[in-house]
Amino acid sequence: MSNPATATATATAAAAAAAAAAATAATAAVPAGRPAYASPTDVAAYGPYRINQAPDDPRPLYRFTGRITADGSSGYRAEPGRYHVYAGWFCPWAQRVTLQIALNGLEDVISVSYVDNTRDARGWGFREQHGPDPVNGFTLLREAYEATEPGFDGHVSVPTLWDRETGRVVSNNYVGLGIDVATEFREWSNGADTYPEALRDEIALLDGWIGPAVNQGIQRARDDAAARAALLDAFAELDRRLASARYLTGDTLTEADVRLWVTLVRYAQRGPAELGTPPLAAFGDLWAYARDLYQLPAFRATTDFSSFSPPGVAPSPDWERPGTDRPRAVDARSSA
Ligand SMILES: N[C@@H](CCC(=O)N[C@@H](CS)C(=O)NCC(=O)O)C(=O)O
Repeated sequence: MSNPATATATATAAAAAAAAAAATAATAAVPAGRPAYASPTDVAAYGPYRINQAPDDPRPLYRFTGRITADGSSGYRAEPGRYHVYAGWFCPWAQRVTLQIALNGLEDVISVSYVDNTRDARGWGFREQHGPDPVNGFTLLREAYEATEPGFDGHVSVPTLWDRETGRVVSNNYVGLGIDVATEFREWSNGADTYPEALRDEIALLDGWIGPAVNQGIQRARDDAAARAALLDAFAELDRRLASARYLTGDTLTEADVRLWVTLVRYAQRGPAELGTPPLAAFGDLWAYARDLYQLPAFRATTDFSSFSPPGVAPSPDWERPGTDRPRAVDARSSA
Protein backbone atom coordinates (compact mmCIF):
# COMPACT_ATOMS: atom_id res chain seq x y z
CA MET A 1 0.00 0.00 0.00
CA SER A 2 1.50 3.31 -0.93
CA ASN A 3 1.80 5.99 1.70
CA PRO A 4 1.29 9.67 0.92
CA ALA A 5 4.17 10.46 3.22
CA THR A 6 6.50 8.77 0.79
CA ALA A 7 4.70 9.53 -2.44
CA THR A 8 6.45 12.12 -4.55
CA ALA A 9 4.77 14.08 -7.26
CA THR A 10 5.80 12.69 -10.60
CA ALA A 11 5.75 15.15 -13.43
CA THR A 12 3.84 13.18 -16.00
CA ALA A 13 2.68 14.62 -19.28
CA ALA A 14 -0.87 14.47 -17.95
CA ALA A 15 0.05 16.44 -14.88
CA ALA A 16 1.85 19.02 -16.97
CA ALA A 17 -1.22 19.41 -19.17
CA ALA A 18 -3.37 19.66 -16.08
CA ALA A 19 -1.11 22.33 -14.66
CA ALA A 20 -1.37 24.32 -17.84
CA ALA A 21 -5.16 24.03 -17.88
CA ALA A 22 -5.46 25.00 -14.23
CA ALA A 23 -3.06 27.90 -14.65
CA THR A 24 -4.99 29.21 -17.63
CA ALA A 25 -8.22 28.98 -15.72
CA ALA A 26 -6.73 30.53 -12.61
CA THR A 27 -5.33 33.50 -14.44
CA ALA A 28 -8.54 34.16 -16.35
CA ALA A 29 -8.76 37.83 -15.55
CA VAL A 30 -11.44 39.25 -13.34
CA PRO A 31 -13.73 41.06 -15.79
CA ALA A 32 -12.50 44.59 -16.37
CA GLY A 33 -14.40 47.27 -14.52
CA ARG A 34 -15.60 44.99 -11.74
CA PRO A 35 -14.18 45.41 -8.26
CA ALA A 36 -11.97 42.48 -7.33
CA TYR A 37 -12.72 42.71 -3.65
CA ALA A 38 -15.66 42.98 -1.30
CA SER A 39 -15.82 46.13 0.77
CA PRO A 40 -14.49 45.67 4.32
CA THR A 41 -16.38 43.44 6.71
CA ASP A 42 -18.81 45.70 8.56
CA VAL A 43 -21.09 43.97 11.04
CA ALA A 44 -22.38 47.31 12.34
CA ALA A 45 -23.64 48.25 8.89
CA TYR A 46 -24.69 44.88 7.48
CA GLY A 47 -25.45 42.92 10.64
CA PRO A 48 -24.09 39.52 11.62
CA TYR A 49 -24.06 36.53 9.30
CA ARG A 50 -27.34 34.60 9.62
CA ILE A 51 -29.11 31.81 7.85
CA ASN A 52 -32.29 33.13 6.29
CA GLN A 53 -33.98 29.86 5.41
CA ALA A 54 -37.41 29.58 7.04
CA PRO A 55 -37.47 27.12 9.97
CA ASP A 56 -40.31 25.10 8.38
CA ASP A 57 -38.46 24.74 5.05
CA PRO A 58 -37.79 20.99 4.81
CA ARG A 59 -34.79 21.30 2.47
CA PRO A 60 -31.38 20.58 4.00
CA LEU A 61 -29.30 23.66 4.76
CA TYR A 62 -26.29 22.15 3.04
CA ARG A 63 -28.04 21.11 -0.11
CA PHE A 64 -25.25 20.97 -2.63
CA THR A 65 -24.10 17.41 -2.36
CA GLY A 66 -22.90 16.61 -5.89
CA ARG A 67 -20.20 13.98 -6.23
CA ILE A 68 -17.28 13.83 -8.63
CA THR A 69 -16.58 10.45 -10.20
CA ALA A 70 -13.69 9.20 -12.29
CA ASP A 71 -16.12 7.76 -14.87
CA GLY A 72 -18.43 10.76 -14.90
CA SER A 73 -21.45 8.66 -13.87
CA SER A 74 -22.46 11.25 -11.27
CA GLY A 75 -22.64 14.00 -13.86
CA TYR A 76 -19.36 15.51 -12.67
CA ARG A 77 -16.40 13.76 -14.21
CA ALA A 78 -12.99 14.09 -12.60
CA GLU A 79 -10.95 16.22 -14.98
CA PRO A 80 -7.88 18.37 -14.52
CA GLY A 81 -8.50 22.10 -14.46
CA ARG A 82 -12.28 21.73 -14.19
CA TYR A 83 -12.93 22.20 -10.48
CA HIS A 84 -12.15 24.92 -7.99
CA VAL A 85 -12.34 24.80 -4.21
CA TYR A 86 -13.26 27.95 -2.34
CA ALA A 87 -11.64 27.44 1.04
CA GLY A 88 -10.89 29.46 4.17
CA TRP A 89 -7.57 29.26 5.99
CA PHE A 90 -9.39 29.43 9.32
CA CYS A 91 -11.76 26.57 8.56
CA PRO A 92 -11.07 22.98 9.64
CA TRP A 93 -13.72 21.58 7.30
CA ALA A 94 -12.15 23.33 4.34
CA GLN A 95 -8.68 22.19 5.37
CA ARG A 96 -9.80 18.58 5.19
CA VAL A 97 -10.25 19.11 1.46
CA THR A 98 -7.15 21.23 0.83
CA LEU A 99 -5.10 18.66 2.75
CA GLN A 100 -6.43 15.84 0.60
CA ILE A 101 -5.56 17.84 -2.52
CA ALA A 102 -1.99 18.37 -1.25
CA LEU A 103 -1.47 14.83 0.07
CA ASN A 104 -2.51 13.44 -3.30
CA GLY A 105 -0.37 15.91 -5.26
CA LEU A 106 -3.37 17.45 -7.00
CA GLU A 107 -2.50 21.13 -6.55
CA ASP A 108 -2.24 21.57 -10.33
CA VAL A 109 -5.39 19.58 -11.02
CA ILE A 110 -7.90 21.13 -8.60
CA SER A 111 -7.38 24.83 -7.95
CA VAL A 112 -7.95 26.43 -4.55
CA SER A 113 -8.51 30.00 -3.38
CA TYR A 114 -9.26 31.46 0.02
CA VAL A 115 -12.00 33.72 1.31
CA ASP A 116 -11.28 36.42 3.86
CA ASN A 117 -11.18 35.39 7.51
CA THR A 118 -14.07 37.64 8.59
CA ARG A 119 -17.67 38.04 7.51
CA ASP A 120 -20.83 40.04 8.09
CA ALA A 121 -24.41 39.36 6.94
CA ARG A 122 -23.14 39.08 3.38
CA GLY A 123 -21.24 35.91 4.26
CA TRP A 124 -17.71 35.10 3.18
CA GLY A 125 -16.03 37.52 0.80
CA PHE A 126 -12.83 37.97 -1.16
CA ARG A 127 -10.53 40.66 0.19
CA GLU A 128 -6.98 41.87 -0.19
CA GLN A 129 -5.39 39.64 2.45
CA HIS A 130 -6.11 36.35 0.69
CA GLY A 131 -6.71 37.59 -2.82
CA PRO A 132 -9.56 37.74 -5.33
CA ASP A 133 -11.74 34.98 -6.70
CA PRO A 134 -9.54 33.78 -9.56
CA VAL A 135 -12.33 31.90 -11.33
CA ASN A 136 -15.40 34.09 -11.47
CA GLY A 137 -14.27 37.41 -10.08
CA PHE A 138 -17.01 37.27 -7.46
CA THR A 139 -16.47 39.56 -4.51
CA LEU A 140 -18.78 37.54 -2.24
CA LEU A 141 -18.97 33.75 -2.11
CA ARG A 142 -22.74 34.14 -1.99
CA GLU A 143 -22.62 35.00 -5.70
CA ALA A 144 -21.52 31.45 -6.49
CA TYR A 145 -24.57 30.07 -4.70
CA GLU A 146 -26.87 32.64 -6.28
CA ALA A 147 -25.53 31.72 -9.73
CA THR A 148 -26.37 28.09 -8.99
CA GLU A 149 -29.72 28.57 -7.30
CA PRO A 150 -31.31 32.01 -7.68
CA GLY A 151 -32.64 33.19 -4.34
CA PHE A 152 -30.46 30.72 -2.43
CA ASP A 153 -31.08 31.07 1.30
CA GLY A 154 -29.07 28.24 2.85
CA HIS A 155 -25.55 28.22 4.21
CA VAL A 156 -22.84 30.04 2.28
CA SER A 157 -19.99 27.94 3.58
CA VAL A 158 -16.48 26.85 2.88
CA PRO A 159 -15.44 24.50 1.49
CA THR A 160 -17.44 25.09 -1.70
CA LEU A 161 -16.65 23.17 -4.86
CA TRP A 162 -17.25 25.06 -8.10
CA ASP A 163 -17.46 23.47 -11.56
CA ARG A 164 -16.05 25.64 -14.31
CA GLU A 165 -17.79 23.58 -16.99
CA THR A 166 -21.38 23.88 -15.79
CA GLY A 167 -20.78 27.16 -13.97
CA ARG A 168 -22.30 26.01 -10.71
CA VAL A 169 -21.63 24.91 -7.17
CA VAL A 170 -21.30 21.13 -7.09
CA SER A 171 -21.01 20.65 -3.36
CA ASN A 172 -20.44 22.31 -0.03
CA ASN A 173 -20.49 18.94 1.69
CA TYR A 174 -16.99 18.52 3.06
CA VAL A 175 -17.26 14.77 3.70
CA GLY A 176 -18.04 13.88 0.11
CA LEU A 177 -15.51 16.39 -1.18
CA GLY A 178 -12.62 14.97 0.82
CA ILE A 179 -13.41 11.44 -0.27
CA ASP A 180 -13.84 12.35 -3.94
CA VAL A 181 -10.52 14.20 -4.00
CA ALA A 182 -8.85 11.18 -2.40
CA THR A 183 -10.36 8.57 -4.70
CA GLU A 184 -11.52 9.93 -8.06
CA PHE A 185 -8.45 11.78 -9.38
CA ARG A 186 -6.02 8.85 -9.40
CA GLU A 187 -5.11 9.43 -13.03
CA TRP A 188 -3.38 12.67 -12.07
CA SER A 189 -2.39 11.99 -8.47
CA ASN A 190 0.97 11.13 -6.95
CA GLY A 191 -0.29 7.63 -6.14
CA ALA A 192 -1.03 8.25 -2.49
CA ASP A 193 -4.01 6.30 -1.24
CA THR A 194 -5.47 8.29 1.62
CA TYR A 195 -8.83 6.50 1.63
CA PRO A 196 -7.83 2.86 1.13
CA GLU A 197 -10.70 0.48 0.55
CA ALA A 198 -9.45 -1.94 3.17
CA LEU A 199 -9.54 0.77 5.84
CA ARG A 200 -12.83 2.48 5.02
CA ASP A 201 -14.84 0.63 7.66
CA GLU A 202 -12.26 1.48 10.28
CA ILE A 203 -12.18 5.12 9.18
CA ALA A 204 -15.98 5.22 9.55
CA LEU A 205 -15.78 3.62 12.98
CA LEU A 206 -13.23 6.19 14.11
CA ASP A 207 -15.36 9.01 12.72
CA GLY A 208 -18.30 7.60 14.69
CA TRP A 209 -16.75 8.73 17.97
CA ILE A 210 -14.05 11.26 17.01
CA GLY A 211 -16.59 13.24 14.95
CA PRO A 212 -19.09 13.95 17.73
CA ALA A 213 -16.58 14.20 20.59
CA VAL A 214 -13.78 16.10 18.87
CA ASN A 215 -14.60 17.62 15.47
CA GLN A 216 -18.09 18.79 16.37
CA GLY A 217 -17.79 18.51 20.15
CA ILE A 218 -15.15 21.20 20.39
CA GLN A 219 -17.79 23.81 19.48
CA ARG A 220 -20.20 22.64 22.16
CA ALA A 221 -17.41 22.30 24.74
CA ARG A 222 -17.38 26.06 25.30
CA ASP A 223 -20.54 26.08 27.33
CA ASP A 224 -21.32 22.44 27.92
CA ALA A 225 -19.39 20.61 30.63
CA ALA A 226 -20.43 17.19 29.31
CA ALA A 227 -19.06 18.03 25.86
CA ARG A 228 -15.84 19.26 27.48
CA ALA A 229 -15.49 15.99 29.40
CA ALA A 230 -16.22 13.97 26.25
CA LEU A 231 -13.55 15.92 24.36
CA LEU A 232 -10.93 15.20 27.03
CA ASP A 233 -11.97 11.54 27.24
CA ALA A 234 -11.53 11.28 23.48
CA PHE A 235 -8.09 12.92 23.68
CA ALA A 236 -7.08 10.41 26.39
CA GLU A 237 -8.28 7.49 24.26
CA LEU A 238 -6.47 8.85 21.18
CA ASP A 239 -3.34 9.33 23.26
CA ARG A 240 -3.47 5.65 24.29
CA ARG A 241 -4.01 4.46 20.72
CA LEU A 242 -1.24 6.61 19.29
CA ALA A 243 1.30 5.34 21.80
CA SER A 244 1.52 2.16 19.75
CA ALA A 245 0.42 3.24 16.27
CA ARG A 246 1.93 5.89 14.10
CA TYR A 247 -1.35 6.83 12.47
CA LEU A 248 -4.94 6.27 13.56
CA THR A 249 -5.39 3.17 11.44
CA GLY A 250 -1.84 1.87 11.93
CA ASP A 251 0.96 2.46 9.46
CA THR A 252 -0.96 4.35 6.77
CA LEU A 253 -1.86 8.02 6.82
CA THR A 254 -5.53 8.26 5.89
CA GLU A 255 -8.59 10.48 5.82
CA ALA A 256 -9.03 9.61 9.52
CA ASP A 257 -5.79 11.47 10.34
CA VAL A 258 -6.77 14.38 8.13
CA ARG A 259 -10.10 14.74 9.96
CA LEU A 260 -8.49 14.60 13.38
CA TRP A 261 -5.49 16.81 12.67
CA VAL A 262 -7.39 19.85 11.43
CA THR A 263 -9.19 20.02 14.78
CA LEU A 264 -6.12 19.21 16.89
CA VAL A 265 -4.05 22.04 15.47
CA ARG A 266 -6.82 24.53 16.21
CA TYR A 267 -7.31 23.12 19.70
CA ALA A 268 -3.56 23.53 20.33
CA GLN A 269 -3.76 27.21 19.48
CA ARG A 270 -6.89 28.31 21.25
CA GLY A 271 -8.61 25.36 22.95
CA PRO A 272 -7.10 25.60 26.43
CA ALA A 273 -7.74 29.36 26.73
CA GLU A 274 -11.28 29.12 25.35
CA LEU A 275 -12.34 26.00 27.18
CA GLY A 276 -10.23 26.04 30.34
CA THR A 277 -8.80 22.64 29.38
CA PRO A 278 -5.23 21.24 29.39
CA PRO A 279 -2.80 21.98 26.57
CA LEU A 280 -2.49 19.40 23.82
CA ALA A 281 1.01 18.70 25.17
CA ALA A 282 -0.67 17.15 28.24
CA PHE A 283 -1.47 14.23 25.92
CA GLY A 284 2.10 13.30 25.02
CA ASP A 285 1.56 10.82 22.23
CA LEU A 286 -1.28 12.79 20.68
CA TRP A 287 0.89 15.91 20.71
CA ALA A 288 3.84 14.06 19.19
CA TYR A 289 1.53 12.63 16.52
CA ALA A 290 0.20 16.10 15.66
CA ARG A 291 3.74 17.47 15.33
CA ASP A 292 4.86 14.44 13.36
CA LEU A 293 2.15 15.08 10.75
CA TYR A 294 3.09 18.75 10.60
CA GLN A 295 6.53 17.77 9.30
CA LEU A 296 4.87 16.70 6.03
CA PRO A 297 4.77 19.38 3.32
CA ALA A 298 1.04 18.94 2.72
CA PHE A 299 0.22 19.83 6.32
CA ARG A 300 2.51 22.84 6.31
CA ALA A 301 1.28 24.15 2.98
CA THR A 302 -2.37 24.09 4.03
CA THR A 303 -1.93 25.55 7.52
CA ASP A 304 -1.90 29.25 8.40
CA PHE A 305 -1.60 29.42 12.18
CA SER A 306 -2.43 33.12 12.24
CA SER A 307 -5.87 32.48 10.74
CA PHE A 308 -7.05 30.52 13.78
CA SER A 309 -4.87 31.83 16.61
CA PRO A 310 -5.94 34.52 19.04
CA PRO A 311 -4.01 37.76 18.47
CA GLY A 312 -0.48 37.48 19.82
CA VAL A 313 -0.58 33.70 20.30
CA ALA A 314 2.28 32.24 18.27
CA PRO A 315 2.45 28.53 17.51
CA SER A 316 4.63 26.56 19.89
CA PRO A 317 8.21 26.19 18.59
CA ASP A 318 7.67 22.48 19.23
CA TRP A 319 5.67 22.26 15.99
CA GLU A 320 9.08 22.42 14.31
CA ARG A 321 10.27 19.41 16.30
CA PRO A 322 8.79 16.08 15.35
CA GLY A 323 7.91 13.75 18.20
CA THR A 324 11.01 11.59 18.45
CA ASP A 325 9.33 8.71 20.18
CA ARG A 326 6.68 7.96 17.57
CA PRO A 327 6.18 4.27 16.81
CA ARG A 328 8.29 3.58 13.77
CA ALA A 329 8.35 -0.21 13.56
CA VAL A 330 6.04 -0.15 10.56
CA ASP A 331 7.10 3.23 9.27
CA ALA A 332 6.98 3.36 5.50
CA ARG A 333 8.77 6.70 5.57
CA SER A 334 11.98 5.39 7.07
CA SER A 335 12.43 3.00 4.17
CA ALA A 336 11.99 5.73 1.57
N1 LIG B 1 -20.98 23.11 9.10
C1 LIG B 1 -20.63 22.82 7.73
C2 LIG B 1 -19.18 22.66 7.62
C3 LIG B 1 -18.55 23.77 6.97
C4 LIG B 1 -18.56 24.97 7.85
O1 LIG B 1 -19.20 25.03 8.90
N2 LIG B 1 -17.84 25.96 7.40
C5 LIG B 1 -17.88 27.18 8.10
C6 LIG B 1 -16.52 27.81 8.19
S1 LIG B 1 -15.42 26.84 9.19
C7 LIG B 1 -18.78 28.07 7.31
O2 LIG B 1 -18.48 28.44 6.21
N3 LIG B 1 -19.94 28.34 7.89
C8 LIG B 1 -20.94 29.08 7.26
C9 LIG B 1 -22.24 28.37 7.29
O3 LIG B 1 -22.25 27.17 7.65
O4 LIG B 1 -23.26 28.97 6.97
C10 LIG B 1 -21.27 21.55 7.28
O5 LIG B 1 -21.86 20.87 8.13
O6 LIG B 1 -21.19 21.23 6.10
